Amino acid sequence: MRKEFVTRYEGNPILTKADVPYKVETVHNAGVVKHNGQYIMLFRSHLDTGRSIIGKAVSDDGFNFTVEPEPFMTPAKEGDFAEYEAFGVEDPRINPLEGAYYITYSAYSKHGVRIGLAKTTDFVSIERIAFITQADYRNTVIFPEKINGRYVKLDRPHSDISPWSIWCAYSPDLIHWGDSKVIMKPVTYHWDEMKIGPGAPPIKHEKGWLNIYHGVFPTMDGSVYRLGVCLHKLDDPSTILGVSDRWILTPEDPWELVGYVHNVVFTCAAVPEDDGTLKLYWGAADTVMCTGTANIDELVDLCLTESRPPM
Ligand code: BMA
Repeated sequence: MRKEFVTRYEGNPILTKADVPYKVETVHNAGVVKHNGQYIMLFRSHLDTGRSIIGKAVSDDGFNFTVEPEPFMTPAKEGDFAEYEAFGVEDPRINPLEGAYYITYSAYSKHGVRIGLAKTTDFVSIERIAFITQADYRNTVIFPEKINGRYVKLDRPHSDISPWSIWCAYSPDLIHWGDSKVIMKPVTYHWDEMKIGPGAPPIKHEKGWLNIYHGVFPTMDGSVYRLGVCLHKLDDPSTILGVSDRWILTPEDPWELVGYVHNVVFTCAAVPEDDGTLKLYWGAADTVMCTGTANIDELVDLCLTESRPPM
């Protein structure tokens, strides 16, 4: 049996609050893409109010990032966006689509948590488009192309009788979503038995869409956040071809085991490279950012050969 699927970068953590030129308490749960030959990272930071904002960092190699002097996205100050972002913006995913980047982020307010959609083409200006869920949703990712003429997203609504599961939904215009259905649930006495949620935007592979997701296991010492993989059918992403029985990343390094929230590895980003590897980015203990590399074929095969049922 193979031991590790993700090779941690020896320079982890790659970004901490000491690298940020304005005052923040954490640097974690970042979206990352390659844009014009550079890696752009949008990371979440807690402020000392306990609420979150999003900063931007840039890198030539995907490992060494420089943070820009000002935050990239802070809660809106007027209109509907202000009403629903008052408690902060969190966990951005950067979804490349049709030559633009669509940022899906968690917006917190007294009304709960819902998903905001914003668009940028240059990572300088950003346009808020719409809220694309009601409350009690987090972790939305959008597939990088239309499938059968429609946009497709994965997200994670929560309700008491169907806790923290992954759902799939469709849209003609990225704003109005429907035809939703649940496609994957936590499995009892499995490492992800309490919660699951989409992580990085899906990566296209000849055998299917690779989805790197997070799973949570409750213990007497609090919850443990780990990462796993599943594979969605190319022409019908609501069909799951396989979910790996094994996790691919578990908290292990000191900064993953101890921090603002102990025992957390949480991803919003994986960047595919031309050599068949990907760079996986994860927030560690909700405090710092880390990265590592993995082989895409190996992750895809893991979904198909060592599977657990999706529900
Ligand atoms: C989840 C989210 C994540 C966070 C994780 C661990 O519910 O709040 O942003 O990384 O918990 O605290």
